[in-house]
Amino acid sequence: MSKSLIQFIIEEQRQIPNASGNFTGLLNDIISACKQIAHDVNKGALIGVLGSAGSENVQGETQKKLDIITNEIFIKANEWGGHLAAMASEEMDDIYEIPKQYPRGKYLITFDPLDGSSNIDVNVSVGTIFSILRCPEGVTHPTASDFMQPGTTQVCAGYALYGPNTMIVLTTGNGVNGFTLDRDVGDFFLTNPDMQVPVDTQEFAINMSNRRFWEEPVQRYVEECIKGVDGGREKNFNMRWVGSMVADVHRILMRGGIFMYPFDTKDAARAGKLRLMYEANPMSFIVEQAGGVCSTGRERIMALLPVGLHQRVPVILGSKNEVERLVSYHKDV
Ligand code: P6P
Repeated sequence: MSKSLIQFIIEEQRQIPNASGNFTGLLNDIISACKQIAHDVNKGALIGVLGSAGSENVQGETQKKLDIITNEIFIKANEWGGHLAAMASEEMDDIYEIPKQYPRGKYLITFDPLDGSSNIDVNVSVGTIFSILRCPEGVTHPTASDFMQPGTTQVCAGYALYGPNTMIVLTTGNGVNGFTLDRDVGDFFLTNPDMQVPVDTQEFAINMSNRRFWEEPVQRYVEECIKGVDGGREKNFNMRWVGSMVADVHRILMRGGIFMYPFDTKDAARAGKLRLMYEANPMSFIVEQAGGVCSTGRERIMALLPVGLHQRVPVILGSKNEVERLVSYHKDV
């Protein structure tokens, strides 16, 4: 049997002089949360967790019962360990400070407890996304402003994918590794070491129904993909769009592709749909560590200085040569 996720993390920890074991402890708590979420997602209707909660989140999106349940699971699994100073979630307006009865640690975490949850009622893959930052030195009562760190400062980023099998894909800045849950044993095991995004692809991912709202460079790029060899490209393309970022990004890590949720004029108040702090930044850290490229179309996503916990950004990420082609089209205008 291959290396367990915990064994992998502890062996990584041994490479870091004077490591306190705090980070390993935090990851262990996150893994525990993902196992509990996997259980509830997998049981679904059998335990009555599907359907709408009849409430809205800070994004104005209708919450599914599992949005709330998984948020609670993540909070409860991570608040007591003494590794975190605060948390921020897609499902909570403001940050969640660690309750007084628990010790505080030196990390901050942002997370989307159930990304793609609109798919959960129709049994399509969904996921959990998380990003770990350092709490600024000397800050014992963090506020939202302490989370406003560019993606380049992330200590770790990962996602759990609740699909045909449950996986955790993780980076701490030394490449990307994938682990698959063995339900019989109850642990994740290394199945995808050193994941790499192929630099070329013939597969693009975008929600085509937004076509009339895109900027010209995206219109041009997607039109060329659709036309393939009949429109000046050297190859023909296929299209995929799951509607769960975790599933689309995982496919790109496994076989290449370009994922686009670009700037659109659908809602002038929004720079795009996806959130910087708990979708774009963690996925960018993972994809860049696997040799991919991640851009808003005009700048590197991880270079952005955040201005809000729930800030939205345009996202173009995946196979280097295709993302760079689309970025070059933005320079042409
Ligand atoms: P649309 C899920 O709600 C999500 O945040 C991402 O996981 C996914 O890529 C995107 O939105 C899907 O958006 O507009 O196609 O439903």
